[in-house]
Amino acid sequence: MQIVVAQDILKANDQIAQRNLERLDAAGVYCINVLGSPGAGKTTLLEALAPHLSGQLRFAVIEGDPATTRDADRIEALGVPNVQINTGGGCHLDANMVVSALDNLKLESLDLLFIENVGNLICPSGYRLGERLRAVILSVAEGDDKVAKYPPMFQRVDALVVNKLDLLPYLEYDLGKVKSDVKRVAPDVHMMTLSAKTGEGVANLADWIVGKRQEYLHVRGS
Ligand SMILES: Nc1nc2c(ncn2[C@@H]2O[C@H](COP(=O)(O)OP(=O)(O)OP(=O)(O)O)[C@@H](O)[C@H]2O)c(=O)[nH]1
Ligand SMILES: [Mg+2]
Repeated sequence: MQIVVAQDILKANDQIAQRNLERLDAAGVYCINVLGSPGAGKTTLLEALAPHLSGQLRFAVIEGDPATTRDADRIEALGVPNVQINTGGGCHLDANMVVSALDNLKLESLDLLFIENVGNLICPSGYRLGERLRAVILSVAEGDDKVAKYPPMFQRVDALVVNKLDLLPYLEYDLGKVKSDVKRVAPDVHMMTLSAKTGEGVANLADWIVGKRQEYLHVRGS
């Protein structure tokens, strides 16, 4: 019985997510759902990407957190349009929360929208929000066993960004093991490594995002 209820909730969420996606498509906005553990570096990465993207694409950020406006304040400081969603302690965003956030953005003046999800490697992965692309940020500080231990997250994303490469010399972290886990658990995921702190690899990610948006426009025929 409980499983049936859970399925109904997910089905209802998917329907709202589909409407969000159609709304974003109508405005030509490519949406990326940014997932990952608390502290993986999601906001830091958005801050690092901003200067690389700002000359090329008009973008905004929806920030999802259980409490506080701290991440939205960091995005605001960059002069980037943003909306904070507080989940009231909830461990993930859902499509309905995103509806009201979209109401607060001028979608026609955007090319790209990032949604930073609540930090969590399990709960957010089952909830679509209206995104075209899902990226999970995994920092080397979390240990090299996370892909093997939390497979659903990695199987439900398009991209895996391994962050905090600058910390590698101080940790026992086997990047080769992570790559082989990805190959086994989620072979279709596009994997990138970078340091949001030093900026190493961030330009490559920005170029990749710009390319993905171009593909999206091409497929839509605009
Ligand atoms: N050394 C190092 N620290 C980093 C890097 N990226 C982020 N950090 C640090 O990691 C901490 C958490 O970064 P955030 O960007 O706030 O992490 P987050 O994933 O947005 O966290 P939540 O929103 O709480 O889920 C901060 O102290 C950052 O300065 C990195 O590439 N290298
Ligand atoms: Mg954050």
